[in-house]
Amino acid sequence: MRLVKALKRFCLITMCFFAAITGLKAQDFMVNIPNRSQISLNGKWECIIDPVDVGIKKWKSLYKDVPNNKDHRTEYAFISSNTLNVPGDFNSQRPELKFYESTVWYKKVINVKKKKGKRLFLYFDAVNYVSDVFLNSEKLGSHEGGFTPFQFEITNKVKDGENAIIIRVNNRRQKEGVPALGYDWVNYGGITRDVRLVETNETFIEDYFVQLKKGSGKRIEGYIQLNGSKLLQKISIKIPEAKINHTATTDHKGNAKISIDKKLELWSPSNPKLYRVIIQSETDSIEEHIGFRSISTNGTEIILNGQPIFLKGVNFHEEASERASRAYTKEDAKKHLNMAQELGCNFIRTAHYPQNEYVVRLAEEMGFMLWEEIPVFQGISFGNKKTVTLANKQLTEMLRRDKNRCAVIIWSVSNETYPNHTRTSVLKSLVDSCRVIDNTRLVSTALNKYEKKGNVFTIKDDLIEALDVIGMNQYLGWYNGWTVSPEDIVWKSEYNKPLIISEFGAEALYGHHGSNDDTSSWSEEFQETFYRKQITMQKNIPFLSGTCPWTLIDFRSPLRLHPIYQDYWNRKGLLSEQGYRKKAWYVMKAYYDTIK
Ligand code: GCB
Repeated sequence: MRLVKALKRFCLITMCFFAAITGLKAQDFMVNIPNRSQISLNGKWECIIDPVDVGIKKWKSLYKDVPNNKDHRTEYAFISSNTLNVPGDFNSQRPELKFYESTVWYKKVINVKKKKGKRLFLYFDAVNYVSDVFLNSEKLGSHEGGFTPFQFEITNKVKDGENAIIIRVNNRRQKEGVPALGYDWVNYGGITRDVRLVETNETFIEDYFVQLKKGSGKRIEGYIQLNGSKLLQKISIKIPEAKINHTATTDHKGNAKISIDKKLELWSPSNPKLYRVIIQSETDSIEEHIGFRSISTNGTEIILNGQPIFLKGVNFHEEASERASRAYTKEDAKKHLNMAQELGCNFIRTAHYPQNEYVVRLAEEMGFMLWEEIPVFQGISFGNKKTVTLANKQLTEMLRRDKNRCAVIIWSVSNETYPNHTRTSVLKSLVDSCRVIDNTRLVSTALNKYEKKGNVFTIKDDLIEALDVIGMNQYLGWYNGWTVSPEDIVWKSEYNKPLIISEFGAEALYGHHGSNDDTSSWSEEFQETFYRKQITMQKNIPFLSGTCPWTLIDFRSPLRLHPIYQDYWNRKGLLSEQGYRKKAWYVMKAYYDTIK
């Protein structure tokens, strides 16, 4: 008995220590979603639009229903006729909220029947940007960051019968936030992804990592982590199709390392093979589809399963452009991915933040390799401790969610940051954190600075030493025109590493036509010519291993104010917001078709 108590204390101390060093609260440990018993909390939520945060002082009474008398004098209350859809950004649901960046309160009443020996978690796939979560009159906690999941355990807080879940969501930009103040997309606020109530047994499988060891085509390495009071258990990993039935025992921290040697059919864009994997402990069981592949570099080449591969990429935002809102359904994901497939892509950069799990899982099934990035975007306060902790936290949350997705081949720690000592040391520390959690993938970042001398453009940045792959955004031919003819440009790199052009693009309004020369900007012909010139230039880069047009489809942005051609749309899409192909689409498609 004393031993059990001592063990429990030890575990608690270890958990607190872990929490202290990573900046995560204990409740941030995640229940893995696949095949868990869960109730969707999607649907209509009552709401209060609160531009000046009156509710901050009132939340303690918010869970109560207002008197059933329309003459009551409670000014601040939820009423059932005022609702917003969840998931969904609030900006696109009401015209008056189009560019709203402040607070909205949400409420949903759930009916709970408590079960002995079961634990309950309130799980949010993402809420943008800060959320304060309450259960009845109690605050459960807060979360900052708009694109990663978080949860609260409510096992001992929930009561039998009706319970009110209340959330204050605020999407105001913050100088010390991640992202910070300025970015070229709509700051869609609200409960933007699915919400669920997840049930687990008292001790459950909290985490697992089941991927091929770095550099190996046949050794699975990883771990299984339990959470609860029965941490010493027998566990197993079964992959029936590959005749794997591996058993192990967890240690007193609930952790079991795994190592399995087996020749497997490898995942690749041309054969996106996924295996049914069953992870079992004495008290829990999880089923997943997992793929196995190896990814590495050799000099300036990217190597997938032992063979060099060129990344035929494209960028897109998590936006359903045709209805001008955040994208959040499986159908939305399918739409984007079908478009990318039609373009001939095998690679997607999910700009500029982790997109919803539908995108990632479907991309994996369809055979796309992925670059996933945290929103460390221009203008980040690298000198600020809170910002750095937040960036680290978002990175941890992204890796925790997607580290078993073999489609993800590159983690990116930032986009277009200005090189200086503080920035470089912070980004290097993010790269290190990445490798500690997952050393099987490549790490990159999207840079946008290079040295120009005449026609020679040299890539040079102290950060690159720490990276596996160089990402370079360049807008030659658009923002400052072609200062040197594309065919004369010589790109040089001081590093023997692969380069991906992570962004390039020019704007065109679908249906607007002009001549083929550079004076008729905004026309489809201008963009078409621009793409031809970019491809000519890119073909001359001997260390180029991939490219990613910016972007697949026009997207909304409050920064894009050209009254005729933009009207709050970034028009660099190869497709219009309704999905119509611009002329440049065919140029890119033809180029990709030539690369086998
Ligand atoms: C960039 C940014 C991207 C913008 C794009 C543009 O470099 O990374 O977020 O949307 O340029 O259109 O200028």
